[in-house]
Formats: sequence, C-alpha cells, structure tokens
Amino acid sequence: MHKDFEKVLVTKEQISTRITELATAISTDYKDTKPLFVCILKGSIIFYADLIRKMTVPCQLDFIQVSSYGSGTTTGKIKLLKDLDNSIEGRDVIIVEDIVDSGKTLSYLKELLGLRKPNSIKICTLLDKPERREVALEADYCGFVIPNEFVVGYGLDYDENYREFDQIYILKPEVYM
Ligand code: PRP
Ligand code: 7HP
Repeated sequence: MHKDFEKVLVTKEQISTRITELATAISTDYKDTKPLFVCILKGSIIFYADLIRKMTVPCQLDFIQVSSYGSGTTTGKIKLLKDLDNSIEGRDVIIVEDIVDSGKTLSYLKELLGLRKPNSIKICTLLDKPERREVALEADYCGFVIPNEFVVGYGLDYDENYREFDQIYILKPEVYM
C-alpha cells in the first residue's frame, strides 16, 4: 500500500459489485427513456466510465466541470469551468458524482441544470459523507455512505494526486494537515 494511505476503505471488489447494483437499478428506472448521464469532471470520471458500461438501456453522455473559489470546497462560491455540450431540455438527466461532502457542488449544479427545463434530474453518487453536509442535498442513487475521513483513489484526489488508484483509501491526516 502507498505510504500516504492509512487503510483501504472500499475495495475494488466492493466497488465493482455496487456499481453493477446501481446500474441495474438505474436501468430498471429508465427503461422507457434514454437518460443523459452528466459526468462532473474530474473526480467522477472513473466511476462514470464503469457505471455507464454496466447500463443495460440506451443512454447518452455529457460532461461539465466546476470549481470552488479559494481552497477546497468550503467557500460555496462555485465557478462553471466547462459547460455541457448539448441542450438538456426535455431530457432525463442523471448527474454522476464521486462524492457528496458539503453538498454545495451538487446543489449548485442541480439548480443550474434545473433552469434548462429538463424533464427530470437525479443524482447518482459513489460516496456520501453525510456528517460534512452544509446544505440539504440527498442523492437518489448512492454507492456507499462513508465516515468523515478524507478519502482518495478511484478518481478522488488530494491536490490532484492519487486519482489513479483502483480502490478507495483513507489518506493519512499528516499528508493534508
Ligand atoms: C470534489 C468532488 C465533488 C466535490 C464535493 O470536487 O469531486 O465534486 O468536491 O464537495 P462538496 O459536496 O463539498 O461540494 P473538486 O472540486 O475537488 O474537483 P475534482 O472533481 O476535479 O477533484
Ligand atoms: C471532496 C473530496 N475529495 C477527495 N476526498 C474527499 O474525502 C473529499 N471530500 N470532498
């Protein structure tokens, strides 16, 4: 294991099993429509790529990127860095996220995309850290509820590092303190 990691929190086997379950549930719920999966760059790309490949109904893809002003996600001031390529009017949108922490990123995005007259918007997150929530926000599909620890791997980073690991690890506090 990498020297900066305290322990594995979610193994690759657990991730894979849960993603199949999520994709099965979403495929059932969207069997009569063609959902548009919106990937929030960059953290969710690995989860997103694995999730859509387990879908058993037709779907389409688009990408969006936001960033917080200041350090981390604590300011709540969010900037749109890359918009979607296509209109979502009348579409059934599923926003795919790696982690819900304060809830600010997703509440901003849900409001922004909601103004564009989609037929529906739902949220699918791999991880939910409810102890950190600052704004009311609930995911419609959630992989794992996790404790209030800083996690990396499987797309999640600290200072742009560790995204390439295929499991989710708790980062040693001394790395970020
Ligand atoms: C991280 C993560 C979520 C967001 C969650 O993104 O990927 O998008 O923070 O935090 P919140 O619930 O407190 O808003 P980050 O801004 O680090 O960008 P990244 O996806 O490029 O890593
Ligand atoms: C954002 C984020 N990124 C990586 N790991 C975590 O635990 C995080 N919480 N919020």
